[in-house]
Amino acid sequence: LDQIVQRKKEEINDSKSKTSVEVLKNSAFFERKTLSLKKSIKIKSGIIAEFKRKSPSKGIINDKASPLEVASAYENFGASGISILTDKDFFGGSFDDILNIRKQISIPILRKDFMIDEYQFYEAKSIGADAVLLIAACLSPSQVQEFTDLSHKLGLEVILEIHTEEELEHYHSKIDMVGINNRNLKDFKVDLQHSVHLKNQLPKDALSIAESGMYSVEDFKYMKEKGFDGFLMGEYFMKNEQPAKAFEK
Ligand code: IGP
Repeated sequence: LDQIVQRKKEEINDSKSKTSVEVLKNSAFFERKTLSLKKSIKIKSGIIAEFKRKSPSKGIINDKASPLEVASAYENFGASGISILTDKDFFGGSFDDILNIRKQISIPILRKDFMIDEYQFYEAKSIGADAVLLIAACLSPSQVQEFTDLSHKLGLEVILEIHTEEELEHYHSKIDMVGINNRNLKDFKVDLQHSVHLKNQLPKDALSIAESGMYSVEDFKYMKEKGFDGFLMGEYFMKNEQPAKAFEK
């Protein structure tokens, strides 16, 4: 994780030197009215289906699927939202993946990246995202507050991602959704029980999303039974040659 954040800082400095916030503000999607992921989770399946080519823990997952085909299929099968990784070096993602689907898709898009700088929130808005992920493991509680306020100013919703008991301290009442990562980002171990335990310590009215490592319909049902409102799943879909096929089950 430290390595990813280090690389991310360089990447952001590079982007800033090429494109100013003022330029981002003039982009086509900047004035767009965003969609509410929170609402969509409540009224649809709750599943946020992810488009992911590769990851540090799994290597290549699927490098053939087209973002547009996969995203339309996810939408048709009743996904509440689509998560698109925009990190290039570690996850093989890009801004184009979001830009290419935005006009064709009418469910909310989560820009999934390591958000550590204000600049990235303007970027997210300019490419047509509706929500962003704030990973507690790479932010201080005050940064979480500051970035939540900025996101809301831009019309973006936030998911706060936590994995440990200490990270519960990053929670505050303006957070839209809390994602509990079943996978430890430091050693990649998956533990659904651990997430259920953490969820029970959240305020009752917090909208909770179980994230990662759900590899079967049983895993999904189990987390639903335990009271999670949303389910962020990537590999389960992406490792299928036709990712949306996994929805049929
Ligand atoms: C999806 P999976 O195990 O279903 O492919 O996981 C998603 O939860 C995972 O990609 C993820 C992630 C993250 C990736 C969750 N939080 C933070 C990068 C950074």
